[in-house]
Amino acid sequence: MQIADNTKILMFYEMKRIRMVQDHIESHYLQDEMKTPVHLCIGQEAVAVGACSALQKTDYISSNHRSHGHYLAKGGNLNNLIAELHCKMTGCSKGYGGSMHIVDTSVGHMGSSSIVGGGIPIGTGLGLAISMKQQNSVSVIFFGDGAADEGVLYESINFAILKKLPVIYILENNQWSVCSHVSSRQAGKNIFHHAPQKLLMTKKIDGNNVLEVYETVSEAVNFARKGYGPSFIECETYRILGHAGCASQDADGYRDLKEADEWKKKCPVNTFQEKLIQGNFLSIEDIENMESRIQAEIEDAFDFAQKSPLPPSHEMTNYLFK
Ligand SMILES: Cc1ncc(C[n+]2csc(CCOP(=O)(O)OP(=O)(O)O)c2C)c(N)n1
Repeated sequence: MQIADNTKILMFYEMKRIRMVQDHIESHYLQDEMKTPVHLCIGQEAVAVGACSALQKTDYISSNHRSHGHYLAKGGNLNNLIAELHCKMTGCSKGYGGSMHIVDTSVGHMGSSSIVGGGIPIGTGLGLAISMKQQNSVSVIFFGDGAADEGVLYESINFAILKKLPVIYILENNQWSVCSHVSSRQAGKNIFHHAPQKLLMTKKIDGNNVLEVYETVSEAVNFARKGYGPSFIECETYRILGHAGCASQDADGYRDLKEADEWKKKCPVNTFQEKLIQGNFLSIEDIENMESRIQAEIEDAFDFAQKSPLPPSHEMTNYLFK
């Protein structure tokens, strides 16, 4: 697949932006102004950006507790994301959701769920709605290897195959579910073998290679738009930091830190940056300019969040299903 130079540069910019936003959250987290647990996606940027770059605004995504990257890659507003982490009224979930319950239907981000596996039936239901309304959209679901342990995945995939739904199941295999390694939970090395391969399009790919993610998801999107049904893509990647919070709160002792060091060498942002410099797509100066632009945007977003009001208590039940 031929990928235009400006698409590559744009994808790099998005990845860099997500990384810098995560780094900023990480380094400010202990100030306790962000009143929410955070699950950072440092090391997993290529999955979010590669997949969302293959989508239109009218396509849907649903996601999980580790959702900052998915939200930004789908076109979510940075000010609204950071305000949500501060539980302010200007947040994308009006300050009621926090980091794990991000939603912005205006860009097709249909919500993230803190229930592991919770987004899977929601995204499958979105596929059913698309199909019943005869729309041309697709529904992409991001979930982790821990969620792949949940029975709801197999029920959902079965239903999507049966109804030929335009759903793309994107498994971010970052190797760990809190402190359980995938090998202690899964029989065999390939979770993707659990998907019935004769019945749906399945791929296992390098989730740290944004171009590979983009190409594979583009293929799955074409497949779905033609009415051929769902697909299942396992992206191998790694969660560089701990499960939740910031680096100094990481519980150690459950994983060999050499493992994280090895994956840091395969950092999706740095490896892509090197490729773009070597291919003369970008210069060091271009990258520095990008970084200062992003840094200014991040500082504005934190300022916006800090100055925003908290939700008033009389509105506490406004957004509940009654
Ligand atoms: C149904 C359910 N079981 C357990 C939990 C506690 N929990 C929160 S995140 C998590 C790990 C999820 O792992 P994975 O799906 O691989 O995503 P990752 O955190 O690795 O991105 C668990 C077990 C939960 N929130 N919901």
